[in-house]
Amino acid sequence: MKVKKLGVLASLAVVAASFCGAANAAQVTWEDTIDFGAGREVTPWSPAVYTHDITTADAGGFKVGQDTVSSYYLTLDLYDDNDKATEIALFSDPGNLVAGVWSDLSGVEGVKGTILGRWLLEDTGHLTVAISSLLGDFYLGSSTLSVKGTSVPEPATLALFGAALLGFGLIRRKRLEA
Ligand SMILES: [Ca+2]
Ligand SMILES: [Ca+2]
Repeated sequence: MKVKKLGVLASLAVVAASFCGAANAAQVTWEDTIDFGAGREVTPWSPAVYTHDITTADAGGFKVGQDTVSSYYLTLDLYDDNDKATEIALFSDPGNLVAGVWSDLSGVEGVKGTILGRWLLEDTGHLTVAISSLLGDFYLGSSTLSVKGTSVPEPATLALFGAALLGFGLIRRKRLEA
């Protein structure tokens, strides 16, 4: 009888732990900003190719093989060197060579992510993009990658939680028996 009750308590703890696991798979936003300082010059002969990394502590510590990516967005700060010539900037994302084309660089430039980019981010925590010039020269000041997805707690945390629940159950049982 005692063994059977313990068994029920243990399965309750497992059920509670998995329930909490599902509840804890929270919506998270990871963000990585690359600051190019005085600005990276982009000309038709020198595109800017760079990689965002969301696995760093600063970005929020994306965990490859555990966290999932649902969408991402890139915000760029492109600006002209005011030589009054025409500029055409091209943004390339994995899976989309013409993800963004801008001829007026006075505002904020932003692009939505691609499906391939999403997979790459989920698989590696990294995203490599390119900004090139179709016409004229301009500067890249900064690039911010914002990634939305879900993060699940570590299995070790879940196991600990389950053990804690089981422990509480046992303590309660002992109190009831005393
Ligand atoms: Ca701009
Ligand atoms: Ca220019």
